[in-house]
Amino acid sequence: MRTLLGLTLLFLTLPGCKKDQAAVTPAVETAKPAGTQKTVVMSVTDEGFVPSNVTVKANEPVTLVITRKTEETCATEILIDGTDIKTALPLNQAVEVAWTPTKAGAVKFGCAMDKMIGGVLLVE
Ligand SMILES: [Cu+2]
Repeated sequence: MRTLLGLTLLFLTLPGCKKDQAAVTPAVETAKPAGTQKTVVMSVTDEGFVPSNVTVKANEPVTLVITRKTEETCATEILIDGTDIKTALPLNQAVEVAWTPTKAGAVKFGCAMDKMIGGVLLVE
């Protein structure tokens, strides 16, 4: 009994937990706006869309918040396969693209040039 209590106290008072968590929290988490809708934060860099592979859930609305950070790309707009979505990506401006996937599978997205610069939204 005494040992159990000691262990519990040890865990409760364990230092550094919060700090560690903050250090590894990705931008996706910190940039989440109020509300229940899932948000995925993306950038367009010289490497293309970052991240380029994103997992989302069928029938759950998701908002891609995309900021193009380079002129050295032809991804000045985003298109998503199988949708009417075609949204301009002005430089250094966060643009919200709302989408609700309806069925599981891999959905390509990317630039207007046949999504040569792009990635995959994996719908589960
Ligand atoms: Cu392109």
